[in-house]
Amino acid sequence: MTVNIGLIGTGVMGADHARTLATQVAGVTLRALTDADAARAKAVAVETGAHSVAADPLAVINDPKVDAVLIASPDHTHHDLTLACIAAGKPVLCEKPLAPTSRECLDIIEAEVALGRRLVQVGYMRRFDPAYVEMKATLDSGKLGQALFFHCVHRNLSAPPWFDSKMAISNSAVHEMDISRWLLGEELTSIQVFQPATSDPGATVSPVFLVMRTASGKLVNVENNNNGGYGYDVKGELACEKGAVSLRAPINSEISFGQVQGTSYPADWRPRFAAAYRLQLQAWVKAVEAGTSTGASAWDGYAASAVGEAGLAALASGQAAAIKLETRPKLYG
Ligand code: ISE
Repeated sequence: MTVNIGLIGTGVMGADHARTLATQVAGVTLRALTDADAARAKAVAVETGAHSVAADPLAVINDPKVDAVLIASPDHTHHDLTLACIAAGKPVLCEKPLAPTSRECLDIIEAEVALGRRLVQVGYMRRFDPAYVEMKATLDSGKLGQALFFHCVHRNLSAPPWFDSKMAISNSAVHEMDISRWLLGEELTSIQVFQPATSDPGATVSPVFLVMRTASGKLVNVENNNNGGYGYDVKGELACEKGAVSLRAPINSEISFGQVQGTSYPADWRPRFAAAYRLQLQAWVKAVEAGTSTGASAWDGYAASAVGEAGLAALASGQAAAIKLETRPKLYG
């Protein structure tokens, strides 16, 4: 059996997903893809052997040959396209964030609840990253005792031209909002956002420092800098009452050159999270085949976006903002 995938969006992430599906995921056929830039879609189709290039996203979603849809188009398109997938009764893996606002995420939850089954998975791929998976297993084993602090660093080499300080929260730090909920197994209830003094106070993208509290009182802090200047770098240390556990980025080689010994940083997130993206896609395809669901749900997508929204309010006010979630529907356990 093969799962026929329709892909919407062939930019950096969409093209990466297409390559991973074509070369590293079993039981899958890239049936159709589309992009606002038709030439870009055609080039990715040729490279990955996708069967056809569709004129627009709805043609992909409603193509009877497409079993499941992968959405990797810009954030503001996620809401309408995910709803269209639910209306067509097709499983969908939507890139993060599920939608930029919590209201839009709630529309998606309402549609899924009305349908009575989960079709939506959100691309919070860190849940499949071997380093985070090991960190969670260590915490859950109980040997380190109760978790106290989760310290996170998230630096990108340089922000794309269309990025701004709000996206540092709603598009970038949402990863830590999702992964800390997943790791600690509880909701985040408040957030405060600080910004350090920099040499360029008028910059469109400034670094942010988030301090979040969980329902039981654990603390999560995140340094997020989209113009980190040296490479893609994600760090995390979970400090518990009897010990601590840190993430290690995959390292395959070490260079000795010019009297220096060291490893290099990737230019973006794809190499750091290559295994996570592959494992996420494989798990999604298996779930589609089995008619089940896996990974981050629409509820998780909603919760992360709601934390992001509270983060934007906290950034604007300079005060801590409370995070209030709606009642979790039974569908999400
Ligand atoms: C990007 O959209 C991602 O998802 C990356 O993982 C993250 O590091 C980056 O900051 C985001 O803009």
